[in-house]
Amino acid sequence: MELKILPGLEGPADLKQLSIGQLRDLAAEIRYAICEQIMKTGGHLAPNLGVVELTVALHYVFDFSWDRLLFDVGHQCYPHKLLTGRFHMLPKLRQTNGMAGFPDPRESDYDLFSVGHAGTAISTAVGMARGDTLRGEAFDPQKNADGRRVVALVGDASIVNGVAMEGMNNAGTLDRQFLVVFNDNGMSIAKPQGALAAYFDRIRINPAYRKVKRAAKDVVSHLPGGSLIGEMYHRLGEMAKDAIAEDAWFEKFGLLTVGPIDGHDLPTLVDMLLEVKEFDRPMVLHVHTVKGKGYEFAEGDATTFHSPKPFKVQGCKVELKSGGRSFTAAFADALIDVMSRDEKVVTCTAAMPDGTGLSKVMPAFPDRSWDTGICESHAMDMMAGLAKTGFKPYFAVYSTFLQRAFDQTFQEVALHALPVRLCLDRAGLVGGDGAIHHGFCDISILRVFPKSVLLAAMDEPSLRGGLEFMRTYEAGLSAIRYPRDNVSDIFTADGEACPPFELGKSRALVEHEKPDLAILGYGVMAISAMQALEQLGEYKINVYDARFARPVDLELLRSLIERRIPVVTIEDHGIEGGFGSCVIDTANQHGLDTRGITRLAIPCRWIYQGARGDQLEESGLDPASIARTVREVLDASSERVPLITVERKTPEPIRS
Ligand SMILES: Cc1ncc(C[n+]2csc(CCOP(=O)(O)OP(=O)(O)O)c2C)c(N)n1
Repeated sequence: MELKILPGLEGPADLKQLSIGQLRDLAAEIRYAICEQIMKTGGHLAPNLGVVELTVALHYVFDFSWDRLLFDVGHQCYPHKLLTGRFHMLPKLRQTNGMAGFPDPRESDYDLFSVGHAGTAISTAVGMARGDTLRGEAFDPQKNADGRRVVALVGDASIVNGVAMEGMNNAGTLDRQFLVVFNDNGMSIAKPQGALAAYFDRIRINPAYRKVKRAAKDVVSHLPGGSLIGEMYHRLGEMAKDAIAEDAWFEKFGLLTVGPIDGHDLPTLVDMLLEVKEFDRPMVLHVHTVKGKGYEFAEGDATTFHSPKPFKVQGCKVELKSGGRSFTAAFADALIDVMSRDEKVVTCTAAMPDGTGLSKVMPAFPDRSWDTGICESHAMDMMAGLAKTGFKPYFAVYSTFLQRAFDQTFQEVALHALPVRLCLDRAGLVGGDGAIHHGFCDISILRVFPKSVLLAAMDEPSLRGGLEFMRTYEAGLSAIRYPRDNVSDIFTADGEACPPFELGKSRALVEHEKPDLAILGYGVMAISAMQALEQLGEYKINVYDARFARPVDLELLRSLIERRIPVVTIEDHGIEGGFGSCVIDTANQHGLDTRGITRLAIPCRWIYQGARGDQLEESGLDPASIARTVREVLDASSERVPLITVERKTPEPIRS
């Protein structure tokens, strides 16, 4: 397809010069450009294809250089980026120094928040609406017709997230224009879960709804400039009331609801948005879209094409780039094994059955596994409840989304020493999703809880060993982390057995009696340390798979420090409060000299999108950088004064 409009489009102002026919052509070009790009680099496909017309219409009607547009999750922002002067960045989608896959204010003033977690758009929009009102800049049809309007775009799976509901509850109290565009495509990544999802399904197939949809179209085409909302309510009579009564859920929040309208019908969208734009109270425009619209593979399988890896189309078949055995796949098989051996084990995911591997586990144990929808806080509490009734819950969650359930982890789980098991996928640097999705702080946030036990898996056997250890650990919370990566086979290729996990004990991978230095690798970083060793042949270096960040292997640590052996800790986690900090704190608590400990970790600054390998390099965590640091430590320690063991004395009582 030849792109005729998109490449020359400098911004939304140009869009406003186009006819409706040209807008349709533009929508087709956007779809084509997105498909072509995602085939090469991967990225969010189906969510973006579903909102092409909706985004075109929003930019056509509003002026988001002044008005506010907030995306929920933000994975559906590609058309918005293309319409706001970033077509030239598309070839570097999700790459280092390229275009982020989520809204990013560093790229454009049109992106208000850097987001990637669900549920936030309505609340941040309420805040901006209140701020604009306080500044006297808010739109008001009588007093400030040129004022700023606020629009939040939210999907049907995200709107049931607790934060979104809290936002709506508050939005309903606003005394000003406030528009929630409800993008209802009947899908999350997988099928959306919960009673509200069933309700949305019901109204989508309600005949009254369909009649209203047709009638709304009719009203729009016959009454340009008329009050469409008024018509929806007054002219359509009983039929409208029926449908609106069924669709009245939002109204309970104080949000007037219009629609549902067809989210791919540009004239209807434009007319309806022109109408709701002038409305001066909080409201919802219910828009029905098709996820993956316009690309048959994505329409047919919106889950696989939610965010595919690069792929090729061969005739009528799609070939997704295959990528070896992932930790996620290894986890699914390991959990199936644990669940088949212990009928007390139960599991859940918060809307990520495919991402966490539970889609393989759930059919095998339908009574002991749940998808709760996008609600990590609820899922954590549900796990607490299950633990309280004597079950052994394993919550499979991305490290980054665990952050959404911090307080529940504290109060409902840790405070009661409930043995909830957290299986933290995507722990560490995640690649193309960038800063909004790195699992950089799970150790920091979990280590504060008494009795919490923190583990990491370095390969598939150790993931199995860790899950089995957790099955029997009943004294409190436990968490195992593993990355968005493939499992290494360097310790499995020759059939080497993985010794069972023992609380607070590391595993020696390479051990010399009198080493020059010791590396404590946490999780997959133990494998990277092994790879670094290949460049350090002239030294005797011990490498340990640390296994536990909490409790740290004190016996090993003491032995290394007392023998004055420099220690380098390596982790794919933020340096503040991570594994290395646990090691230093443990040493300090036991009066051991910490000066010989060097920490290698993700630095305390944001690492943006790019390949995971590049991000590890940027953080100094690739094998070459590890080898370099080890050399530097060895050079420095040969010049350093001998390490001393500090005797910790009880302080003298203060005498007055
Ligand atoms: C807190 C949180 N949990 C999980 C996710 C992972 N996730 C990304 S998109 C998505 C589905 C969103 O569905 P919906 O809002 O309906 O938008 P759609 O993709 O259907 O357009 C999920 C679960 C997330 N982004 N944030």
